[in-house]
Amino acid sequence: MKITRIEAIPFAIPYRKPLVFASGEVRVASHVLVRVHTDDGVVGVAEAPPRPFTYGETQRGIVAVIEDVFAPQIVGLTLLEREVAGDRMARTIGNPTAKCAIDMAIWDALGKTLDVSVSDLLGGFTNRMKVSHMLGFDEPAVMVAEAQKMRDTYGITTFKVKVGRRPVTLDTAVVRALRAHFGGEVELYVDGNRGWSPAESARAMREMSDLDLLFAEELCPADDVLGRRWLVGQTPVPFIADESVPTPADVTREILGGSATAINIKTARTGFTNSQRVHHLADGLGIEVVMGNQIDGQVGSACTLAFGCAYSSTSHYAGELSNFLDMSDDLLTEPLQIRGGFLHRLPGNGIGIEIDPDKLAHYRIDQERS
Ligand code: MUC
Ligand code: MG
Repeated sequence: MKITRIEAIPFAIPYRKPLVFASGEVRVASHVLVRVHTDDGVVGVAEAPPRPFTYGETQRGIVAVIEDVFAPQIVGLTLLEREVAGDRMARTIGNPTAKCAIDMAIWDALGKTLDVSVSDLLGGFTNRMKVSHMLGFDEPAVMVAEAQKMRDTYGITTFKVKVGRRPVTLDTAVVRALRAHFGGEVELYVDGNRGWSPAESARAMREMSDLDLLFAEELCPADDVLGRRWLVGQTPVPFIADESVPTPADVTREILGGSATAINIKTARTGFTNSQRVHHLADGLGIEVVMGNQIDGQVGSACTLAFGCAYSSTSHYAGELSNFLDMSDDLLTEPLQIRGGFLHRLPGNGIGIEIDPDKLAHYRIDQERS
């Protein structure tokens, strides 16, 4: 069970349909595949999707910090010393996505070593999650058509609508068009990625007050705690903290301070270990959680699925498990299949995924292609 090597492999897979939102856009999945090797020949895998506009991490930075800073501190530990690995990585501030890919790859290797699924190791609550799909910026008719396609093809009936453009009516018109088209047959919520001011957010929420929103997420700047508290105080739907809660300590501050009333758990940002802490904290505080997506590929989505299936509260609402549908390809031998609006837990040990060596050879950008 001893960790002998950690690899950080940069790869790039183009998007078929780019995702555009208030704080950035994604056209190519320039991610890092992390592999943790043990002396038993077991290999744990996970994916780090850098979001430079949110956390300041880049693909090259993630490779460098793993190779130069984290791997040397973790090689030699056993798979059971996850808290030691986390403690050592926590000495370095930031770099959430790099740390979390290592954390999840260690859990994957542990599950494979013990012949059990990570989802069972964590909590083993359910075998499936309902899927929510994110709709990036576009014209109302295009976004309605996209939602209809997702519903027809995959049975998805929950949509997170990206908002945060100016004037706010650009976005409220989209949500109105979706509600008019689908009536009560779909669940809708909005995510501003910090694009609006608190006052703009309040105005937009008033304009959408008849549209039966499930949640509102991170509508205004993450560091404007007082503005957000003012907004949350007048928002009748649960207000999800996302970018404002990168750590469990941030969750405590935001919830107790009244500037959020629900939490987005992203395994890309808090791994399995700190996502457990956020989950337990949310349970104790009596607030709801949604399993989010850091625009992960299929490897990252499988991690979200494994964690989401582990607990009651994380599988209660639809999880954001479908961003990979917009990618032109991926790395798994068995692609994830969304059917009837659900993703079922993967049958294998660990996270339950296998990396296709030919696909990795094709998409990795650190080696000459033969
Ligand atoms: C989301 O929920 O905000 C966009 C940026 C990011 O880090 O995650 C996505 C989705
Ligand atoms: Mg968000």
